[in-house]
Amino acid sequence: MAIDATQPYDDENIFAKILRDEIPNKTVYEDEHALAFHDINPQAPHHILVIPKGRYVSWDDFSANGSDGEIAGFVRAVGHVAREAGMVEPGYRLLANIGKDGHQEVPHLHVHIFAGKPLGPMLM
Ligand code: DGP
Repeated sequence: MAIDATQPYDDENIFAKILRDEIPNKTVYEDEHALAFHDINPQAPHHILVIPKGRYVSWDDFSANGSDGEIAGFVRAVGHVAREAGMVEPGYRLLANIGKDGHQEVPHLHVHIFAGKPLGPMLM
């Protein structure tokens, strides 16, 4: 079910539990700002999620309330993950779903990285 992106942060959301190591995940990268792991339900041959370590519901919350250091660290982590996975050539796609119409299901900001095949003009 899609969430309201303006809701308060819920510490019991699934990605908060992953950050606390209460739920297993297939981690591909971790630093002080971000954790990257394989999506449980991949929509492309390579489907990685990157999440900030801070308590941010959505891209809207993060872009408004994240510190410059958190935002820079997170953006760099996303790029690093894609480069390290060899995705820059032939290419990849980033996606962040926000709120109900964006069909965001997990109320902790996550950026999807899709790669591994030609993705077409849109991934809907
Ligand atoms: P979104 O619709 O943007 O909120 O995407 C949520 C994504 O999170 C979806 O592609 C499936 C993934 N997901 C949900 N629960 C888990 C989980 O427990 N582990 C992992 N690795 N991914 C999950």
